[in-house]
Amino acid sequence: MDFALTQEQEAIFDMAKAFGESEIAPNAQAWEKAGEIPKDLWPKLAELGFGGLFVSEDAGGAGLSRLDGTLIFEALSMACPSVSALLSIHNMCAAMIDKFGSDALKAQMLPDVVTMNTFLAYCLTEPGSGSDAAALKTKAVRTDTGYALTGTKAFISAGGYADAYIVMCRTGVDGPKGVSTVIVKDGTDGLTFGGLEDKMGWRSQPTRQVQMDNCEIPAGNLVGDEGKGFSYAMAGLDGGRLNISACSLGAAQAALDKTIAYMGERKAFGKTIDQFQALQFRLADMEIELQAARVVLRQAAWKLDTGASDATHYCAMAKKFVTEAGSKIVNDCLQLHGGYGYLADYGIEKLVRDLRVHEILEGTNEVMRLIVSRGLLAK
Ligand code: FAD
Ligand code: 2MC
Repeated sequence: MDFALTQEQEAIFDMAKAFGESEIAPNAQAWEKAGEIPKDLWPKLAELGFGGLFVSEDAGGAGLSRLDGTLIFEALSMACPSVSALLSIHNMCAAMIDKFGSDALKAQMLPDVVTMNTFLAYCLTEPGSGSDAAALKTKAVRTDTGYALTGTKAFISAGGYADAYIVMCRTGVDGPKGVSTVIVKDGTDGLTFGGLEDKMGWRSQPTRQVQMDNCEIPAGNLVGDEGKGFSYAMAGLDGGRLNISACSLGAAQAALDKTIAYMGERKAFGKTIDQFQALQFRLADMEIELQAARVVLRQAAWKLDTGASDATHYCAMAKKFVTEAGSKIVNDCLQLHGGYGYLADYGIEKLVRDLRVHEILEGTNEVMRLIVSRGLLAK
């Protein structure tokens, strides 16, 4: 057993961190105010191979492992978790096309996906079904040339911003076995979007409803086989949950680094506040929790990379543990900054707001417990 990163993995982390420091961190607050990430950021990330991290090299992707991916999202989140998380959703979708799509669909979609000329969004949730995802109602009816989709997807990250939408829809019976996965391109007749959701965090990226009214798509836009879409969606989320966890981890590390520096400068009662043992112990607690979270995350990534039969169970454990640790750490960092932590200029309050939703999306942390407990009880 080897816990060390390889030299190549360290180089990947450093490259992502350097990109985040120069291209993302200086703009993160402005993008949050504007409510949008400029689209010209994505081709720059794609030049580093980050547009198709898990897409096979044959298809023009980087062909990286899940563990490598966690390093990249951790590093980018040190600059801004909202930007990093949106990139992670694009990569979750790209990996699904690469893994489950037909050769023709891959040839059609992936060249522009890996260069990020095509930005992808993931549409599972509906107004009436979130955690109970298999209850989705968006209907895809067979036509002579493909399918006609009608239904509404809720809370879609990059809704109205993406170039193509991976949509889980019903082509058959109720429940998971009647679900298929299809691609709906922006500009398709009948595709419209709801208003911008006014959110607590992740404010630099747009979240909207995606509405389909008899939206016709060609048969070739079906991903994989009819009726297997729910499994594809869940498999996508196994990796997605690792990436979201990595986003919490990187932001928490950045907050801790900033807090240690701040405590060495800020004085109270005649000494810098890092001299108070009560606060030193809080730093120690944060460091212990952060390092434990990192190990849990990397082990889960390794399970997915090696195709372990309990990989889903480990991805769910990691998502619950790491996102909760991340939220707690950034909140404690805010506290250690005193009143200044509450001010936007210090960059900590944004992290508290951004990380909160990681406990909700890509499966709530209650759903993560459901997956873990089901696994235990099935033994
Ligand atoms: P519900 O399912 O209604 O849950 C309400 C509460 O009940 C929660 O606390 C939940 O944990 C709990 N609960 C439900 N069932 C159980 C159970 N069996 N046992 C115990 N507790 C339970 N979705 C997408 O498809 N694509 C996206 O890009 C996307 N982006 C998002 C971005 C943001 C900012 C947000 C907030 C959400 C996004 N989502 C997206 C949706 C997200 O995945 C859902 O909000 C989430 O899965 C929960 O669904 P829900 O909101 O309907 O809550
Ligand atoms: N990989 C592959 N297949 C899987 C799987 C996985 N990880 N998990 C389940 N499946 C299969 C499973 O094997 C079964 O197929 P079969 O009957 O052929 O064996 C089928 O899927 C149904 O599985 P379940 O019986 O477990 O389905 P259930 O309806 O009980 O739901 C649950 C399971 C609650 C885990 C799932 O609905 C879930 O994950 N809910 C949360 C939804 C969610 O995460 N939404 C996130 C939206 S995206 C987002 O938020 C973003 C920000 C992008």
